[in-house]
Amino acid sequence: MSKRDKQTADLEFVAGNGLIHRRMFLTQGAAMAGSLGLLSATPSHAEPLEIPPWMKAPGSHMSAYGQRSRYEDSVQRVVGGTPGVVGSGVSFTPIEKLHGTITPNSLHFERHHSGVPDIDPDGHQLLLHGLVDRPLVFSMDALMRYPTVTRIQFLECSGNSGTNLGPQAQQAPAGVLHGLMSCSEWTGVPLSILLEEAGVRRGANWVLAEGADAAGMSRSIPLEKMMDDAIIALYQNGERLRPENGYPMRLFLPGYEGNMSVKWLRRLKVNREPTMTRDETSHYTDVMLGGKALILTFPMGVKSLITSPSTGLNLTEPGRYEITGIAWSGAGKIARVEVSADGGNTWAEAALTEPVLSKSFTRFRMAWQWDGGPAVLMSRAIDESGSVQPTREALTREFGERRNYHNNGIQVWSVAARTGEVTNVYA
Ligand SMILES: Nc1nc2c(c(=O)[nH]1)N[C@H]1C(S)=C(S)[C@@H](COP(=O)(O)O)O[C@H]1N2
Ligand SMILES: [Mo]
Repeated sequence: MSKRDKQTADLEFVAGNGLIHRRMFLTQGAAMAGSLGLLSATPSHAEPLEIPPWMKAPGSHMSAYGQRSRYEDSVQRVVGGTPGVVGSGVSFTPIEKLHGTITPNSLHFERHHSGVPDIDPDGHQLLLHGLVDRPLVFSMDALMRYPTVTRIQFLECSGNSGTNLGPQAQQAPAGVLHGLMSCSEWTGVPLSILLEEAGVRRGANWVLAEGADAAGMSRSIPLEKMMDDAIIALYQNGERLRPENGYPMRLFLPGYEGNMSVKWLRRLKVNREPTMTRDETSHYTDVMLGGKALILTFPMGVKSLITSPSTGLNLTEPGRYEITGIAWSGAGKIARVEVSADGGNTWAEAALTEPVLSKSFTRFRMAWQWDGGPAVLMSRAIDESGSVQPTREALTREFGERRNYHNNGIQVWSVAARTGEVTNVYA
């Protein structure tokens, strides 16, 4: 038996078509991954390396604001517009080119209904009024003096993965199919503090939030959510929000559909009822079977996605690979992620990268022996509330074909025999 065959014989296969037990990542970790042949360094005879040009003279000077390496310039958001609507469109986070769980600010997805306003923080104010004892106006300086909380949480547009609701599976990078989502460390002032200061009156149940963009985008938020974990976000991954993500302040509602996290926040009005704004009636509602519409659907469902392999990240040769991706849920923590390499006939539990946080991205990993044959890769997330990520077919049966939002269906990647080409398929 060759060394390689011996190693294959030692692998602990746990599900069909080559999935290997996650113990490989959990116990001896990297050392074991090495011995299993997941690593692919070139054998060396220990000859000295050549001196490269960049070691022969000092490098460039310090810089006041950092840039990534020019060799990474191809990692970009993919920008798309809405034809005929000035300032409206999206840009997608290239999730298949990122790792870990934090989205760099420059690559955070964007969704604007009327462009990015250029707001001078000294000219910006936030009004809190409606069913309160004391209406309040906050200048930027005033708001900055309140206590803050910091949490790592995802933001996902409810239109994310909408392409996969269409009749035919489209071929596009994972980021274009599913990149209307990102995860950041958000720091901001809890809404509960401001609402308590204003004194919410009896009978109040909802809060209208309005943005300072030309769209004046506005949504109604249950008072309960505002008193629970809603914040006015001021910082994103340690620095002040980017203009495209709501500078100088945005509402941030952990786990809720992205649209409700109103950017460039200027007004909060405490109400008895939801306002039924344009953005919550004509948009962000789903036409169901039988023609009724589902509206005011807030938490994002439990979801996961294999980011590698995925469209464009083809396999090169038979051998061992790491299948990796992200899982998240608007209901809390991810409890488990399962992976299948045989189109859902058999499943194995993936390793989760710590820390596993509530309403945040969780990275999962699975070791896989690809034998060069056809494979159908899927991931399925289960959250701490016990919710299981559904298949696309189950969602279609439940909600019909006319939905535009809230697609948390399982993504299926087909790996072609021999060529290793990865395509998006509906199983
Ligand atoms: N004022 C305002 N807030 C807004 C929007 C907008 O166009 N205007 N877009 C919403 C939508 S649909 C989403 S998904 C998120 C996107 O946030 P991001 O651009 O920071 O990723 O912001 C929401 N808040
Ligand atoms: Mo959105």
